[in-house]
Amino acid sequence: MNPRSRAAPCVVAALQFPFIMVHVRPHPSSFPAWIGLIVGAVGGLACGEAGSPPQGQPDGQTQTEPDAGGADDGQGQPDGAKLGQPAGWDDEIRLPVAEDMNPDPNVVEVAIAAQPAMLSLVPGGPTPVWTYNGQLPGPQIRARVGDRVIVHFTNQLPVETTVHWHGLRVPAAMDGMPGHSQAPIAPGGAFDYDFVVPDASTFWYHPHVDSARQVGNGMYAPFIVQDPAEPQDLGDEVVMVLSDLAVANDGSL
Ligand SMILES: [Cu+2]
Repeated sequence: MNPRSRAAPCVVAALQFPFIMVHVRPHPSSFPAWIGLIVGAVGGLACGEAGSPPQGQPDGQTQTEPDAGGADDGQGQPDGAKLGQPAGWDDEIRLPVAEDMNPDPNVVEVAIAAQPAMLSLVPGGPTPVWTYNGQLPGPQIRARVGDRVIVHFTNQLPVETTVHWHGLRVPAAMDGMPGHSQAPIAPGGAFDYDFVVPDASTFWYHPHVDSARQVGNGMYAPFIVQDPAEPQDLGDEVVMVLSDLAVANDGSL
């Protein structure tokens, strides 16, 4: 009954695609020269509410771990001196990175939980969403070409789910296709995804059970694989997840 409003910049399109994930490097010297990598994908929503971490997320926790994924995302460079971007330039927009729990530099080991959350997206009230780790978008997973990625996944949703690694060349058993490559993960269940990432690009991950509903409820996140051979002086980068979410004035979807 509530009039629908655009909850900029966080919006959902549960059943409305498209969904775009953008991974760009701002060129330090000429503004329009954003060297970008745009990956079009299907389905989803995004949140770009700079400086407003999801409710329940300690401020700063999700905004200050650019290198926690075990891969140098370019932000670990002395870019302030070399590239002209002042330190902290992306503090307000940097998406959280899943914490790499494995000290091996060639292994990225993270814990991802699918879980309901109430996030503050509009002034009128909280929005019930489904998330990865309580975040919207979910945490970035970052790796380098050739890394082994281990994801300890747990399902805290009231429904079955899986994780599909969109665009990544992974073994069939790791591809998250319920009924084909794996059994759906029941509520309260867990599954360890374990694969090597052979290609550099900007990918994303999302459920593959009742995808329109689950993605549309908030379950999507970037997965960045960098090529160590890539030139290191391309500039800083920012990962943006863009989508469209219709939130009512009272926060309901
Ligand atoms: Cu997909």
